[in-house]
Amino acid sequence: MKKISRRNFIGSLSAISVPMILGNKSVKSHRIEANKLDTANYKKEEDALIVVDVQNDFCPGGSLAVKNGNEIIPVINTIQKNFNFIFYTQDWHPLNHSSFSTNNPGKDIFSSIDMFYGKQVIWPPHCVFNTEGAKFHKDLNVEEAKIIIRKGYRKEIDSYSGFYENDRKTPTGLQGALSNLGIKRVFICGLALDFCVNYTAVDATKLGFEAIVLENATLPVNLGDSVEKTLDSFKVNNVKIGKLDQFI
Ligand code: VGL
Ligand code: ZN
Repeated sequence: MKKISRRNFIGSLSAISVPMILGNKSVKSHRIEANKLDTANYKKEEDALIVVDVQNDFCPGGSLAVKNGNEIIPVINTIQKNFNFIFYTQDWHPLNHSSFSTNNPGKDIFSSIDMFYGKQVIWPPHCVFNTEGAKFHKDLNVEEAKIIIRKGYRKEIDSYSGFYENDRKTPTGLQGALSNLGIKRVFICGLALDFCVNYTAVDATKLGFEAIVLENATLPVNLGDSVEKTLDSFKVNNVKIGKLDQFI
């Protein structure tokens, strides 16, 4: 039997014009409804919004606060209204995580160490699971979340990207979820531009998704030249950056 998608099925229903007991009038209005569904939801069905790490510890007052980090929250809440598929990532570390300064005595915060997978920045303890710091900021509207991906929960590997941990091969499940839902294009916002947003966007393009970073809905940690490097990496990896209305 010919495989028929839900969209084609609705489309073929709308093409049927059999006189029904209900009379022509109601058949006609049904057809208009079907067409509306057909076009209005089409593009959205292939788009997802990924909201990266909008958690208390990355906002003012948190242990790894991004300057003015909370100011992007109302922007994100508004942007969410344009999407059917909204995904969140949540940094979710055990207290004994290998990237924490407390587990690397003698190492300065923001210095680097060599891990088995390469260089790793030493961070202050942050987003420890089941603590206040790991919770989404109270002003973020998470009611529309379809999937929440937690990352960084293995003590021996950090995870910046929403797709892979920092060994660049341990998956988080995000790719599978997006692909399974037929998503082709991802819009990325949240914290922080130069770490988790950066790695998530670049991995998205490497995995074949079109990736767009929403410039007015993200802010950086700003370590040395991390922002400059991030913008260069967007160019090299074909990550687009701009405002939502340029793309929809
Ligand atoms: C992040 C540093 C450590 C981020 C997470 O969300 O950008 N940065 N863990
Ligand atoms: Zn982290």
